[in-house]
Amino acid sequence: MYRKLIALGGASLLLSASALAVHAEMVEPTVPPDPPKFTAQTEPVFVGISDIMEYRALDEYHEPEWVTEKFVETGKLPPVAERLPKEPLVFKAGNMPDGVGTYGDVMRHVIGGRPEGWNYIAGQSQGWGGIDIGMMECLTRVGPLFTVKADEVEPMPNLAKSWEWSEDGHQLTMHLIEGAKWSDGDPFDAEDVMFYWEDHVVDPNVSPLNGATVDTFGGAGTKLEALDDYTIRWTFEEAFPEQYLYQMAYGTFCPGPAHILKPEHPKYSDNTYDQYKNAFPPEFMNWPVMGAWVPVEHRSDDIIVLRRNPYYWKVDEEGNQLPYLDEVHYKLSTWADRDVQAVAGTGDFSNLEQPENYVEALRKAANEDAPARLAFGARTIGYTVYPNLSANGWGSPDARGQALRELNRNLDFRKAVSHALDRQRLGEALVKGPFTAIYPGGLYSGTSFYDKESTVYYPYSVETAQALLEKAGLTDTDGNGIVNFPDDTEGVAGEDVEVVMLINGDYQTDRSLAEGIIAMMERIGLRVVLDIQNSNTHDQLMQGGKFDWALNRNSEELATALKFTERLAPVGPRSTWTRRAGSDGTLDLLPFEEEMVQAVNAFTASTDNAERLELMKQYQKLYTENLWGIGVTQYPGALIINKRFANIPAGSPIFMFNWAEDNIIRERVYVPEDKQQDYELFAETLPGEPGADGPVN
Ligand code: BQZ
Repeated sequence: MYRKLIALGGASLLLSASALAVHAEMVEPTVPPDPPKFTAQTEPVFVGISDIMEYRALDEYHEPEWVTEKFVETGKLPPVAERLPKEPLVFKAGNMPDGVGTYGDVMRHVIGGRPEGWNYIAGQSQGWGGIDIGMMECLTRVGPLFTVKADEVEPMPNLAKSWEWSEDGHQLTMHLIEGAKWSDGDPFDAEDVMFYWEDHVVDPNVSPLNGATVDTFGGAGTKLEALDDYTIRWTFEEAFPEQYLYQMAYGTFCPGPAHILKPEHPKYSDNTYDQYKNAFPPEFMNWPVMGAWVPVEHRSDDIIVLRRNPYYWKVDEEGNQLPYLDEVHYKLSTWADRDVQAVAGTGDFSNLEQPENYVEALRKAANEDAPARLAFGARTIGYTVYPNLSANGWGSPDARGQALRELNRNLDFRKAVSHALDRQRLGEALVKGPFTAIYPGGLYSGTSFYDKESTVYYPYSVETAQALLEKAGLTDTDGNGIVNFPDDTEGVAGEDVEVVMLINGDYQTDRSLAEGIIAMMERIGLRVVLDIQNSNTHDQLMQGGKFDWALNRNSEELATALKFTERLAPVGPRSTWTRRAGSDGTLDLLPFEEEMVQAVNAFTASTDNAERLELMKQYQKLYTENLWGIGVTQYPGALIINKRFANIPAGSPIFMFNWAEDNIIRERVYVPEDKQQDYELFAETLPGEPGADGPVN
């Protein structure tokens, strides 16, 4: 979907004013104003990781009765004990808000994305909204870390159940869970891990979904090898880079089923990389997973239905094989509809993340008999305008694009854009009240590594912005209200300065903010044109450098600094999504970017908390003073969950180390028997053979 929107108005009048601006009072940068007070509604219960889970063999194991009767006793399935690993992952009852659960019922998700196919590790999306999070399991896990005591925060074991560093800290040996199986019964082992690493992360022709590259794990110098079926060993250039354990969690180290994918990979077949990526379309049912649920039905533009994984390798302390929920639905709709259906009770879950829907959702949820409860978390949702700073060919820009990137590299130009943003008004245009906060960019206020004194904010001032545009050599030479490229600009001399801003059209919030930004930029004489794309195309264009500016809802690194740390600065040619190497494979970094890279690399290599705090102060100052990204707004989201669900952890943010679909540990969420509803579409069935139609009973 590609549409251009051009907004033109009375800027010409304003321009003569700009002549005056140079002489007007230039507004100086300050520290950001304190965000409006907004208390998260529920606080997490802080615990240690060992209070949440362990790996242990139990004396006995259980499963839903209908599985025993219809599948085990009929010989279609081996007994549960044989389907589980030697030492399953055991969730401790003490950490379950409502204790050991009961089997049955469905969680009905609504999502705005659409499945491209099942080949996640080759870059296909399943539609977001928790579908991939529920199907993919990764070496480590970080979503539930919001509930872990600050001094014990470190990635949780998952498919990698334990690890140890070599004396010099350059090698990390990890022990995979032994005897776990894919949902079709095929063994999970080091072959799956090495296939992901060698033929996806290291292979430059493949870009897994969520964009893992070797830069995610320290660059080309990082090595990974299998010592045996259940032992892998990393070798890093840095000593003790514990940071990378966070990148071994969701979305960047989640192996796919090698026994299904390898035969289709170009290295082992005649397929092209495109044929490999598209080898398993959404119609391919019973796709093998390590996650709790397996896709068994897909009705295009309607719904994806998943059934419990009979080989799932996690249990509760009484030996009940998880998950408790037998079925999960993903209705294919819009993100806005997800909120509507959750508060109405026709859907069961939503990350309320679009402020336009807050007032209505709050009003509905306030009713005594409202079907869902709604709880706000901390301000971890934020939007930033990323100017494309690459002038050496990334995204192969045309003459206008190249001229724009040269401008983007001019600090006065970036300052002008920042001063022209009335962030207060942009936030209030989304929702009135104490939700949105002025966000200059960089790490979010309210996060553990944030330091206000190290944060530089360029306050709203049209005059200052116009004066800075002039200082950057831009004036309106043809009097049409839009400034023009200087006469010596190759290919576009004298033309209006037109900026193409890439946005994700699947979210009303992105559109609303973009409209506001267009008007505010026009006010100072910049014409902004929107490139509106759906989620998947948006992400691909951004990672391909096909933008002048990208308005982006930020990912986890700015909320935690710990997750996706490599995205904080271009530490490698492909480590970030908004700043990648040019056509010659090099990064044409500006001096302040070099310093940002040094700060982030030192942060990754340091295990000293005081030193890491200091390094993030340096990072924040460099980022916000030089406007590596131009922050727009920051606000809290709210988790909406149907009241019939139990074991929902208190204080779960919709977004921090991961999205709530991971944070709440869905595999141990259950519905008490007396509250269970009859929403199952394929009751008492299990996934069939990979590629076969539908579930079996
Ligand atoms: C949450 C999330 C779970 C991706 C996606 C989507 C993609 C981005 C981002 C969010 C959706 C929901 O976000 O908005 O609430 O359910 O899926 O994965 O925006 O386009 O690429 O990073 O997570």
